[in-house]
Amino acid sequence: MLFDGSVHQLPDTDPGETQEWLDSLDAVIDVHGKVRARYLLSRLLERARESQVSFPATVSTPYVNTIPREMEPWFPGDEHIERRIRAFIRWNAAVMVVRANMAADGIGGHLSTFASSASLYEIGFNHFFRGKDDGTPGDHIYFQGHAAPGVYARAFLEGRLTEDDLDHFRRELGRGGRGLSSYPHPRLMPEFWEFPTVSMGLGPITAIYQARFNRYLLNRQLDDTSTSRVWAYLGDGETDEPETLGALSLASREQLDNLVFVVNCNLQRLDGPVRGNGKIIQELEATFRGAGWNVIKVIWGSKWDELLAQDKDGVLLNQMNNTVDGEFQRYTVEDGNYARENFFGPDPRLRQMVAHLSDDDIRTLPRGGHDYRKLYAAYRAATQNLGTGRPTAILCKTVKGWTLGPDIEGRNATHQIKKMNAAQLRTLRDRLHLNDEIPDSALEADQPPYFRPSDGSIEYQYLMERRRALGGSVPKRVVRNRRPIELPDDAAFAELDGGSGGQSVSTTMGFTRLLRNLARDDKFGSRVVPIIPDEARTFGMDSLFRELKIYASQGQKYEPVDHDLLLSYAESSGGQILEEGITEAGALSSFISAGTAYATRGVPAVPFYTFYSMFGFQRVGDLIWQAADIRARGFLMGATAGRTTLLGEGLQHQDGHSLVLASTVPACQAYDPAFAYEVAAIIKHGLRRMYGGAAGPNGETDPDVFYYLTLYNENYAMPARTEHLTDLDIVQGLYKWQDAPEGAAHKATVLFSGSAHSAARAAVDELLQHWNVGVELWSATSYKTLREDALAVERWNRLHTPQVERTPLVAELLGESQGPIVAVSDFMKIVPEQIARFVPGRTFVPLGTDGMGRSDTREALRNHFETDMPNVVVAVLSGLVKDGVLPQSVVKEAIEKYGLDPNRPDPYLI
Ligand SMILES: Cc1ncc(C[n+]2csc(CCOP(=O)(O)OP(=O)(O)O)c2C)c(N)n1
Ligand SMILES: [Mg+2]
Repeated sequence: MLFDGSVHQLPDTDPGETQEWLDSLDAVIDVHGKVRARYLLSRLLERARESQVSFPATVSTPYVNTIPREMEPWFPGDEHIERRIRAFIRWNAAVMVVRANMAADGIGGHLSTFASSASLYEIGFNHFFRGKDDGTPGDHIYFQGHAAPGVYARAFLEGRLTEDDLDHFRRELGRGGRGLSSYPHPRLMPEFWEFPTVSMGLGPITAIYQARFNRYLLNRQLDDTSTSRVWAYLGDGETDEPETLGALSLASREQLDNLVFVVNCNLQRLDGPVRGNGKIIQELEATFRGAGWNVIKVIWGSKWDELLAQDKDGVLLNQMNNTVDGEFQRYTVEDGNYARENFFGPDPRLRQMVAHLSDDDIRTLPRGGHDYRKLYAAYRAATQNLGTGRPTAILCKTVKGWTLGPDIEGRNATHQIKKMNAAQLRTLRDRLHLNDEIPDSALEADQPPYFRPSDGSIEYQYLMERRRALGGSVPKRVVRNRRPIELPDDAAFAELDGGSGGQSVSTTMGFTRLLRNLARDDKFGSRVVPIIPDEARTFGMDSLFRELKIYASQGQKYEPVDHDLLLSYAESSGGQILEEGITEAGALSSFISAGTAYATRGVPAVPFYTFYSMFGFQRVGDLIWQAADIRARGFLMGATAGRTTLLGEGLQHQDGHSLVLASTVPACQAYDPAFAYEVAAIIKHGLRRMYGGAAGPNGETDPDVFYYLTLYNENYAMPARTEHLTDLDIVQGLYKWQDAPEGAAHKATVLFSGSAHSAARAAVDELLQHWNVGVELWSATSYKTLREDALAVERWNRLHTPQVERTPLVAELLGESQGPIVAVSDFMKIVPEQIARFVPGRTFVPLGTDGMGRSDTREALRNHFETDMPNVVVAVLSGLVKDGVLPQSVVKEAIEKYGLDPNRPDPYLI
């Protein structure tokens, strides 16, 4: 049934009755006004819903708390003690930022985010967040990045951090690198933080996919995740990010009632109001409800209940509904009389309602997000929501900078304020009633003091007891191998070592074969998590649908159109493949959840996320950076790689630069394999590094890495792996693939990567036959790895001034080769150039696909980007000319022979 006129297309079976209802409504509007009419309609809708009369969801409700006072549960805590604990935490959180900026001016930090959200967290800490001390993984909590000082301040109270720790907030390099990170970063504090959040939007989207991945683990019987809840704290400004709201419908579709968003609606972002002219809470309510979420608004504190109870005419409600956020912000910075005049004043009934309140009473009428009873009610409702299938969003109205005093509270500049003078600190101290704990004399010292109640104090006992009852302190990151992984049998990889026996196949096909082998492995198989964003057919991976099945929490309620085909679209609640649809951000979030299951759940899983390589690093690069921060392990498979190999798609699809971007991520192991056996060796070694204790090719011991492999869709005969070739040869980044033919007059060296091997190999024959040049061929699987080794060696030599200098691996390997070096790949020249500096004394000519792509045949594209056989030949000859081995005329001769146009425009510029 639809609104907006379409109701007139439905038959009216009793026009007389209809008219009576309409007349009644008109009468109510005339006599009691619109507010009353709205109220009656809301009640009717409510009754209709109760009576199972289906009706389109109404997406917004009045600007009041969702849970009315009479429905609030008993608050089981000790309000007084909890208020004291909060005051201590608030104080320490502010002082740590202030002290940090005294010690190092400009070091930053945030006062006002946590000041607005202290109660939102403390209700969680004291009553809801489950820890892991009982051996379970507990809840998964995404703390708002800028609220980190408050989380540290609580850890200090619990005795997990010392004063010295707090004094190293944002001083991460001091004390041997054991400072407190500016924001939640598992890379920097691997025993503390679990989930990075500070890049706005990434916390919320990864939280949604974490909640979904928990269900995946449960449905696949890999782990009992039923007792873990995902809590995501985010800012109202943060909801501007497409990532924050972009996956809301997934959460309701997947019935993630294990998920709670707590949105800190302080009505402000960095520069000013989030929606000065509107109401962010109402806007978010509509968005979340429209997406099928359970929304709980916590707008007004308890003191407002009395006023609302008197609001028989609906005038207060009307004022609440009609006041924009910019005006609400104003009320927080002005005195109570301003609100008396402007909020209550214009309507005599409203003015009368607050006549008994002083200006100060009015000014401090609290917002709901600072009222722990209201918050407790909301959190409890959210946790009791389990079983309804609906994720919950708790929208809490707060004041940015709450308690920090009139210079900071609600000011537009509040986000950036990092310093407080003595007077401001005194105001804060008074406001928090900490006069006994922080006497005036303590405030006269050079630095404001921290305060930690003694172990015997009632507050300490209380807060520790609460955490003990809930399973221990949070946040805490532990890697507990609850269900260890067993690495696959070598046989799974061996198939690719034999080559394709002359058959033309692509590395993508080789990988798909390998993925199937891995998934079939008796012990390891169930831990494989194939992730695809609606592109399996493009990659020829649809063959896996039937065998591994697509994960669908509700199974398959229909018979697919292709049910009688071998490759039918098979969905199942026990399915293994995460077919994410067209969302690279969502798929990367799944990659992160699966790739961190070893820590989050103690149940290692190995994601293989296969995507259009163009839509990887450049589309969701920040999430890839996040994967590095969170210490995700797994494989990113950049399919349809190359700027000329993916013929026909053009500028927006042909990727010649993801390897450049991959080089910017330290934890990323980037490879550009040419052959199926190389793919197998890299993945085999990667698994050993991540889960088998093996060192990296340069001796690195960090297992928290992920791999990026390019995959191509060009078919060619896959050569067999030669016997003497070790896995290390392949993963170290470069190995000799073929000796130079005997008997040629001149020598040269060609390095190839990925699909460029064909041009390189053709050039070898051509150079021998027509130019008397014997070329040796090397397969360069990873310039990034070679460069990282070379930089480390260069640094070591610089800092140690050794008698015998170490030699970078690439220099050592190529030291055996002869003549100029030409490096060709289907990526930008800067990719092979990463090693140019480390082969001194050698002419180095990179060939690559710099410039914007376009659609044509592979031959035409390789000719366009000057990476085809003739261009490799010319590059080798020009290198020999440069080395003084051949006369200049040779190059001209070759250009003529191959019909190249030396005056054509540079492909980079067109
Ligand atoms: C992707 C990204 N863009 C910009 C920023 C810079 N930034 C940090 S906090 C902030 C404002 C946050 O406002 P809100 O989400 O409302 O949080 P509040 O502090 O008000 O709770 C901005 C823009 C960021 N951290 N991440
Ligand atoms: Mg905000």
